[in-house]
Amino acid sequence: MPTQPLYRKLRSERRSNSVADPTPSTAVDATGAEARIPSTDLLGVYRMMVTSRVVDERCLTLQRQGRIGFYVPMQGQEAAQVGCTWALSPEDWIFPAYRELGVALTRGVPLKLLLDQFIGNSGDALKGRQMPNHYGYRAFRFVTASSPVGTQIVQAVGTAMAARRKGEPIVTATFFGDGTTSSSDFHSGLNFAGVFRAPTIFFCQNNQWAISLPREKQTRSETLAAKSVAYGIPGVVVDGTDVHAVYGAVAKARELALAGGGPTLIEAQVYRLGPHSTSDDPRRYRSDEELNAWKAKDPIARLKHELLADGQLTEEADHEVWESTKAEVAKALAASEAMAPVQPRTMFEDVFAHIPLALEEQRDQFEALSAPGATKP
Ligand SMILES: Cc1ncc(C[n+]2csc(CCOP(=O)(O)OP(=O)(O)O)c2C)c(N)n1
Ligand SMILES: [Mg+2]
Repeated sequence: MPTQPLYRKLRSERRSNSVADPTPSTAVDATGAEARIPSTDLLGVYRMMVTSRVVDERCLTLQRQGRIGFYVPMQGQEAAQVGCTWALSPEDWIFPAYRELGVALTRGVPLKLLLDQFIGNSGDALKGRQMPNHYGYRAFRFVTASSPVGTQIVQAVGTAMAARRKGEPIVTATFFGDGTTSSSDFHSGLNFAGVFRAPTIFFCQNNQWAISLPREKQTRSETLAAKSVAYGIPGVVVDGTDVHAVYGAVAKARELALAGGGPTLIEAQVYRLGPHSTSDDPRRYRSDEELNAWKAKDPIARLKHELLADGQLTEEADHEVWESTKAEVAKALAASEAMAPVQPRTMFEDVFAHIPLALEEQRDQFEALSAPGATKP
């Protein structure tokens, strides 16, 4: 029987992906910081980090005020998220967990669109069908947030393999936390990516806690990046409060992936300054001393000092950055809160190309019952 073309293609691809190929050396504990953010971009990076902080604080308050239902804060992780996304191309697909507000903003997702999702109004691109804070936007190549930890990792690897097969010059970047490195999807994803040289950047934000479980109880592994050794891929640890180090490591990983060198695991060491989510009270499991020690390493303050030192920023200009950002956020929020709720009739849309008869009847009944002056049965 003649060999099928698809089988032949898969077979030759397997050969080119062979594990016997020389694998790039594992570089655990390297800084990876070859490339620096261009100096002309730095103010933009700073503004994006400030925007992430202001939006984050606002969303926490909105939840406490009952104006949104749920929120997952990312304070302390701004340099990691903005620095990483800054090094990606807009064509690269992003597979986030649930804490990636700074990634979404840097990718260019409009703030109002995000707020529309948190509120679940008629501007919500997901029509209120996702949990608050679980947003995704195909146009921005930002896949919907994954709550079951690790699911995004295998999706990112599959998409990277497909892109490579199609000859698309892109990478996928997936975001996850320290705790997620203990999940089975982490193992499946990294193993597969290593074997098939998938152009994926595994971006682990080690924020020291998996809800109430501290990093030292998570794994015996000395670092999380050290886990890369088992998969034969490079692993690097970077200071996630240093936006340059993060940018450099991601730029290098991207270059390697595009050159056919396969994936990289990056561990960005950061700290979650806020609660795990709006349903969590971290005072029950961690100390003020620990929190304050990390507050002293605030990534935004760190970049601010650099910009002040090289004359790109003054205290007055910094004040203006914060104030104008707060005004922008207030404006977007007012516009979002002024929108009508999602229309309940949209629940009958989008699932079937041709709506089945039974559902059509239910929709008609629903419309009749919701018409002004309709009497309830
Ligand atoms: C498969 C699965 N198991 C358990 C949970 C419950 N859970 C939600 S977040 C979380 C901790 C994840 O920690 P980490 O990976 O460090 O990410 P972080 O929340 O710190 O950003 C857990 C265990 C879940 N969402 N999915
Ligand atoms: Mg964590």
